Amino acid sequence: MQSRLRLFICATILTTMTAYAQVPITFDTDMGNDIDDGLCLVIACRATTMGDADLLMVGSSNPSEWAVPGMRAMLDYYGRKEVPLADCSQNIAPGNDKFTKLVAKNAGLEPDPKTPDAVSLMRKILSEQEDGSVRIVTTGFSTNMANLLDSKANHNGDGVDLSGPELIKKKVEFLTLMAGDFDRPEYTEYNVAQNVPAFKKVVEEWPTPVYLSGYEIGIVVFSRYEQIKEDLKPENPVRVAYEDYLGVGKKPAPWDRPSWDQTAMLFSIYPQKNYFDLVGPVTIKVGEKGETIAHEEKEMEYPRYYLKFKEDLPKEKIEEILAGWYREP
Ligand SMILES: [Ca+2]
Repeated sequence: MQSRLRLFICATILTTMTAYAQVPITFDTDMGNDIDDGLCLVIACRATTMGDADLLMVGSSNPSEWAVPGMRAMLDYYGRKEVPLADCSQNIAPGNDKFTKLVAKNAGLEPDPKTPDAVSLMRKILSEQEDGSVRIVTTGFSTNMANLLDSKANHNGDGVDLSGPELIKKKVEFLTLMAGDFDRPEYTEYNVAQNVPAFKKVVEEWPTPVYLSGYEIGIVVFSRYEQIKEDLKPENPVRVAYEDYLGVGKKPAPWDRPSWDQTAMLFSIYPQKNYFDLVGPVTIKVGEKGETIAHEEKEMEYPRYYLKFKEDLPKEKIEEILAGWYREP
């Protein structure tokens, strides 16, 4: 075979494989409350640039009007101007805007009153995808997911003739939540605490498999400022946000931060890499205060699992893997 032809065939096979492997992802975050959401967005953007993921949209569960413009600045920096953003229609939970307002202002961005709400945009985007293909990663509060479950067919005249549960069942492969604490079930984890009824509804009613990355995972996996400083350019809005959030130069070091949200994203894009063990299927009983009590089951129609470190991939290894994702090309 002529080498040029062989090269063409190889390139075609590679392109086809890449296209096949590109995982459609929607990301829902409380950006502006903690910096781990920012580093999580970096992973989603970079996996999209590499052709492993296709970031379809980002929704905010943070009621701050600066969440969306802050995320716009980050997405634009990473070359993802095409990714649409949506905000939360419910003013529930804390609406911090420390670093989101800063990076939005730095990029000359302001809140846009025409921003769609997350449920409307999710319904539109899900309806356009192949059946059973979309992975949803949620690293904030469960507000938008609960409202999606509650949405009726033709929600606000959107022309999508499926209810929220029907649409999810048809289009979603699985949902991943950074939420709960499976080492200390009596503890109310932050994302759960901000909207307990929404979390309870999602865990009980979501009609696909659900994976949870609990507090106990991210708390021991650190993102290190020394590494961020080395790998992200000073003008990178995620680095600017990181330095602002951790008070770099204003508060004493160390300026490291746990990586709750990144573990959820890493698992969701690359479940086949087996970075974590899974416990389950489990039912999760959500207490009145937001306790998350898991019971192992033999069989479930829509199983729930929570992540656990593998013996041969301890927290230090996961930290190294995440650090590799932050490095700017
Ligand atoms: Ca978060």
